[in-house]
Amino acid sequence: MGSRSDVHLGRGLLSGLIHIVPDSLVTISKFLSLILRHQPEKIGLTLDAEGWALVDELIACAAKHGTVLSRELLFEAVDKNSKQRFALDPSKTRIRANQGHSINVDLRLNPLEPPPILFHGTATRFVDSILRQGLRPGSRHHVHLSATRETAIAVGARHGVPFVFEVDALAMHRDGCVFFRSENGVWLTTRVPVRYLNKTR
Ligand code: HQG
Repeated sequence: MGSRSDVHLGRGLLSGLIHIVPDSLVTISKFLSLILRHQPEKIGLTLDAEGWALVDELIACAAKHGTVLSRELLFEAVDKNSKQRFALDPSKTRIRANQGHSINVDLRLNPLEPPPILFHGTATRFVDSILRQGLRPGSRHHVHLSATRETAIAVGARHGVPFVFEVDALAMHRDGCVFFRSENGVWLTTRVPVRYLNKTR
């Protein structure tokens, strides 16, 4: 097995042609996001109803499809992930993504009272559509909301020039809308109708 520094960053993931040890925790995070949120079948992996995969199975399936991950590297990628995107169970035998799924999993999050105001970061080019339709989850299960404006700006900047909506979470909650908070602090709700949105910039 090569060391982490002598392989090419990001190449070979899922290629199935050569075995590559990902040399960056970011590369591993992207790989895990793809497999644990969207396409486990890409490496022949099965998740349970709550989104968990067996660590040993993940490592074996990844290796079969060209991505060599040791347990140590995997655990380091989970531990050091900037957004704490992944969780291990206490026995460290299972792993899952904390949020962001497009595949059908039930994370068994408990409904929670949100703070009065939450934020949604998007890009300026989506603003008109959002003002017509409200916030929709798109390919994901939920609309993702941030606890702070700063986080929302960073989320929006992934899509282009950032734009932040304030969400009247207090009123939504009062009106019966259900909120969850993922393990890593992202607020989730099914949709946000236009009447709860305020343009902030
Ligand atoms: C937009 C990252 C037009 C929405 C982040 C967003 C987050 C609409 C885009 C997590 C719309 C969907 C999720 C409407 C919503 N018309 N556009 N009616 N309603 N949109 O990536 O919230 O790094 O699926 O504003 O930190 O950007 O992956 O959602 O711009 O927590 O861990 O449609 O992804 O986390 O984009 O990001 P996304 P998001 P990770």
